[in-house]
Amino acid sequence: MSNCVLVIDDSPAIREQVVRTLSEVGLFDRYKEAKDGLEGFKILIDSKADLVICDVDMPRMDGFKFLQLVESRPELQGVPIIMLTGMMDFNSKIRGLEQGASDYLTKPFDAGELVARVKVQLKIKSLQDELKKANELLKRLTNIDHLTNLFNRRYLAEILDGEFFRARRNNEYLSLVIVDIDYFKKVNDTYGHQNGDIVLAAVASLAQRQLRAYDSAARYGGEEFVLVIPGTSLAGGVMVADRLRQAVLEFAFPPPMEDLTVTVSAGVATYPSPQVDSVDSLFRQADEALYRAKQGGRNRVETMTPPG
Ligand code: GH3
Ligand code: MG
Ligand code: MG
Repeated sequence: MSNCVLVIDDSPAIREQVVRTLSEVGLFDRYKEAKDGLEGFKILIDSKADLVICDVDMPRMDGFKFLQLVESRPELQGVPIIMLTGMMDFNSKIRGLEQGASDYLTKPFDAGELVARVKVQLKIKSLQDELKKANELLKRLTNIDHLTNLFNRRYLAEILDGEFFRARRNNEYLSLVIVDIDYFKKVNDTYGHQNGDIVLAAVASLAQRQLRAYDSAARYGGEEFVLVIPGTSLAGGVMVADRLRQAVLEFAFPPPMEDLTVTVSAGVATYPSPQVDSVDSLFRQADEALYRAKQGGRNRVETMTPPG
């Protein structure tokens, strides 16, 4: 990946000196220059610099205003900024660090010190990037069921709380579908547990395919899945559930399960409705509907009981 540094200073001589010093050691592939904070900010937004070296005193927009602007943009957080200050200007140094600068360098600067400080900032940045990546991976691993790649039950609870809150605040529908594979025990008994796992992953993937960007699918238990469908009425929820039911029914499994036909039963409930005023009642209504789908012969979709 190419590395870019942005040098902001109203003095062309200083900019030239900084760029030359850094290019001599080959720390960056691209060098951008700006003569004040505003120009620098525009370049930073466009070219995503990996490090900024910024003067304090500049016409039009000084270094502190520049720091404030950068602070206000979430996508620019984490870009190290080294301030250039006058030799005796202690207040600027402290104020810069307090406003988000990573370090400062006193003018006239020593070439070796500039390079050393830049290297330290790049090292910190790369460690922070690694940490961020590791955290994202960890978050993914904590939220995902590894067999089906759907969200796990723990994360489903989080999603549901969030979506329910949003639905109530915005006065919008929230539909919930509970799906259970029919006679799944028999699949395991006939083809073995490993093939059972293949069926689970296939049904999960069919479930995922029915959903739009804001919908979520989770593995709730062994062979039970939950679909969370915001902004969708009961009729809409039934449509999604029935599409999934049909897709599972028609799915051709790989050998040795060529002759296997799998079906699912589903229960659908929707907020708001007289029976549903909480996550618990939404879940209970969907679960009772699923129970009726099983009682009614399986391979079918049932909805929550009509009021009255
Ligand atoms: P019903 O139509 O009433 O839902 O019958 P069923 O056989 O699907 O339901 P039951 O709850 O009796 O059995 C569920 C089976 O799912 C039993 C269990 O061994 C199996 N199971 C649960 N988790 C896994 C898993 O991760 N992999 C496999 N292969 N099987 C699983
Ligand atoms: Mg089952
Ligand atoms: Mg079950």
